Amino acid sequence: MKASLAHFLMIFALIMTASGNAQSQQDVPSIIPKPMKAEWKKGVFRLPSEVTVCYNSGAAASADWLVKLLKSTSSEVKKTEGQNCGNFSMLINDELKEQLGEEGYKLSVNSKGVKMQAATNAGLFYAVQTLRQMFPAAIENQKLQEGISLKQVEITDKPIYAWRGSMLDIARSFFGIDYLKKHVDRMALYKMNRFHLHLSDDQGWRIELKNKPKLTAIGGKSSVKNGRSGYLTQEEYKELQEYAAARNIVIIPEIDMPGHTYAALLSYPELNCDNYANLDPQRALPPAHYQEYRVGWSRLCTERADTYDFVSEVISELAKMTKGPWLHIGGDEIDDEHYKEFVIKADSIVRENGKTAIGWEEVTQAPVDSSFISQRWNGRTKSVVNTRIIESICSSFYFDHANVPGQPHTNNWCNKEGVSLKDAYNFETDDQNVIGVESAVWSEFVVSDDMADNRLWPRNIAVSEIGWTPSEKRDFDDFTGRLGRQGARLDNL
Ligand code: TNX
Repeated sequence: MKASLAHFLMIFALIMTASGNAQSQQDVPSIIPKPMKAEWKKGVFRLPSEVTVCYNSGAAASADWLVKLLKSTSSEVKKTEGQNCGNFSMLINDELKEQLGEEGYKLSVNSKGVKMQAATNAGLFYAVQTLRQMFPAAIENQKLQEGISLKQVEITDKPIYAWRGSMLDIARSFFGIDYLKKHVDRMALYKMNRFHLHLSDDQGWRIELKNKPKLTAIGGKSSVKNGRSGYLTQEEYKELQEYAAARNIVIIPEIDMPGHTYAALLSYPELNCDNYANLDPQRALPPAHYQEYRVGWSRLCTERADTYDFVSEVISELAKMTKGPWLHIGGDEIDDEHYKEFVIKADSIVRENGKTAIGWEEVTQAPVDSSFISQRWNGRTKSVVNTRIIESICSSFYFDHANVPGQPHTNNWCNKEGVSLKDAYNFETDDQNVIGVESAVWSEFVVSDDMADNRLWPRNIAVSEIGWTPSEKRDFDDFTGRLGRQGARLDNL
């Protein structure tokens, strides 16, 4: 008798735990990246037919985002400046800086309404993104029916890393402003905040510079085989930056130097060394475009002083049109006896123009300034300096590699099986120099918007969670459960 009671209790406990787990997965909204702390409650907040967004001074921009979201519900939406003036309140509070940092927020839903607090508008913007994921997926592309309830919750959330990036190569094959804006929208939903544009390479030059018009007139007309040519005008670049900034995303422009420079050398042939000694092997010669895939054969004529005039003019115009504090100077995959000297000079030109330089990891062979940020991609560089690091190690973050083994039109030099969602998600580091993570999509084979969507999503969502959620809170099975439930949202987008 006793034994069977114990047996019964044990089975009961097992059932309870199993259903408890099932509840934690199914009955609470799927939020990605996973918040630092979320306490879900039993009750709900039923959305009334009229809602008021009540915000304090300083939170006006964030209030507009909330109004925009709520306008996709059937409720009538009003907006009032003040404290305690409505059922959706948004407060900027400087005193929360210590607890929540630059990007953290508190979101609380109880039976009376929703309250969002942060020290910054970035934090409030992220509170809105979390709230957005608590609404049915239909909110992404249609007006919701009435009868919506939000689950009650207390969330306190902030990211572990300040750098949660996505790099897109628009040089090998071009992506225009419409796609880039769409990409910004998707990044914002998942709280990513750095958009790195690889703007120049052997196959094309993609940014208009008024003091160097041939870069786009000539270099903008070529692309990789089967790829798209084109370039961003300065107006488009500025428009993209504004669009991104409103969503807490900084654009980082990259001009890759001194290697990967054939499109520039084609546009201004006088930049080449005598007899094109800087092209080795000579895979192309002006006026021919280069449309192939090989790297490491072109370089600026680093032995000539006027090369640095060109570098200065390019950097100075780019710095003037760039809102963010960073300029990426490339620096990858080139063998050049003047390489270190070039990197040091380019770094100081960037700093003279009021920006901080970023470069691919090879730059750390040179004794760069302590402000320099290096971007790790293969981890093989023998560094002479300790810099801050953006982690883009190819085995986890190179999304030009296959999602699944054998996927066509993918690179495979880093891992011949590709880079799976799990390879991305399971990345961990305890390197104290790492300031964040960034995925990279190179476009030798990514020649359409659909292909870019396929390479970026959903793997970039794994990057978003690695950049935001502490590793002890991450679990691949839990992540894929939440990710599956984002499917309808992504489809609607
Ligand atoms: C390496 S990693 C490159 C790119 C290529 C990519 C292809 C790095 C800094 N440079 O030039 O597009 O491999 O996977």
